Amino acid sequence: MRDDRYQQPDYFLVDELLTDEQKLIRDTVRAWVKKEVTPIIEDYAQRAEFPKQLIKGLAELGCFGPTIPEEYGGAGLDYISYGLMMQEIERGDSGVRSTASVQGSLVMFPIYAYGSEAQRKKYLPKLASGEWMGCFGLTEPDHGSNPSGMITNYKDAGDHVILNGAKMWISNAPFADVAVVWAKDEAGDIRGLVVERGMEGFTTPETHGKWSLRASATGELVFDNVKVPKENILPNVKGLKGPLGCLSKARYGIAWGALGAAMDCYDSALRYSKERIQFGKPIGGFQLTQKKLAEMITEITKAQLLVWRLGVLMNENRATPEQVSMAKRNSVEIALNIAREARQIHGGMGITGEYPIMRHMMNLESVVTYEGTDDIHLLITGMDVTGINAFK
Ligand code: TGC
Ligand code: FAD
Repeated sequence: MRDDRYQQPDYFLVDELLTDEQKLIRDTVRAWVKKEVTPIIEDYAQRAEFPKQLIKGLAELGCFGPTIPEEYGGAGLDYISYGLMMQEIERGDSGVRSTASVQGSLVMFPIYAYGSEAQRKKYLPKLASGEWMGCFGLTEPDHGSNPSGMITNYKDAGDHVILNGAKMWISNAPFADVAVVWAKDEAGDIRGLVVERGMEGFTTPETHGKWSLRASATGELVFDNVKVPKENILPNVKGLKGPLGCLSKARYGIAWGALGAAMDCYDSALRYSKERIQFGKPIGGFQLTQKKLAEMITEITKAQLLVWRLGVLMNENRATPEQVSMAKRNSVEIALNIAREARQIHGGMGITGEYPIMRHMMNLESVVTYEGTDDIHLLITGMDVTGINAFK
């Protein structure tokens, strides 16, 4: 079992920008991660298994739907609290944060924002408590970065619709009770449907052999003439802006989450550099090691300030999707670079499960791809500053 001596870096005293409530939420999630995640996560990642026993704790901490109003079972918190929760969970493991992101931002959010009152009442309390788990089906085998080309579709059949198609790379799919699925109607408009486990023709085969996000369960969603009641269609959104609106919430959480992974790598590398002796002195005493550590803490500090400011804008409902894209891309890029440098500082020990570095590094290879790849987010920023759309 790994000894978790994590201490969060805070070079620019960002703590002073947080309210007492936000700090309490962060510290509570951090203590839970130290007690419940750190001791088991390496083993689950090695075995490529999702630690289902964490669901109850995540729900009790309010990590499922942190910004969803309390009347629907959510935690009714502000966006900085939500971000801090994701930072702490991903400090433990990106796969565990994935489960929380999907449940809150990609399943509960669309039901809350686009669903009917009956749908909100039916699904949200059970999803908030973890009694039901959800997944989000947008990506298809032939449509990843370009979801508007999706071929999953449904046809009207009276009081229900008939759904056909397939989604792949879906987090939580193998154990999800409900799936928010994006499909085209007969007019070719993208609509959201809540598909429930047990509906005939709906299967969720697991994806095996991942080198990344091994403690998260990933799978496919296969729809073979699935009869979905019309009351399961989300009534209040049409078009790609539906799923992209959910992605804005989840990408925001990832911007904080990836920073948590970066902080963990830095913290571990700093401690190791002071304890590991070579050539008669700590390796932290060598200029090349200090350069690595100095660059890491500089990037972490810049990213901390960026996500905090983004959180303020989110709370004021002034953040743009393009600002969210910049923060998601930046946090994941710096986290990956920091993980790679931290691995070097740990020498051979860096490839073992005794330290969290290699697991974070491998996890981040998924985080840089899902919810919009690094390239896609660069092009979103490029489009925003030039006014020219590189996708069309
Ligand atoms: P485009 O024409 O630009 O936009 C279509 C409509 O959507 C609106 N919109 C947004 N609305 C809200 N939030 C956003 N972030 C939005 N971005 C765009 C836009 O205004 C427009 O609205 P309207 O009213 O005019 O119809 O669409 P496009 O087809 O050109 O695509 C643009 C592009 C490439 C940026 C988009 O397709 C994209 O972001 N692609 C990346 C795909 C992606 O991120 N997939 C993620 C799948 S889910 C996942 O990975 C979960 S991992 C979970 C985990 O384990 O944590
Ligand atoms: P592609 O779109 O085929 O991209 C391949 C490469 O081409 C990338 O480098 C990309 O940047 C580049 N590229 C594509 N278009 C352009 C362009 N216009 N300009 C320049 N470069 C370009 N999806 C869900 O719907 N739900 C989930 O829960 C979910 N969970 C996931 C979990 C994991 C572990 C992973 C790995 C993925 C998950 N995804 C999920 C899918 C994820 O969102 C997609 O993998 C991602 O959007 C990229 O799609 P793709 O893999 O098809 O790559």
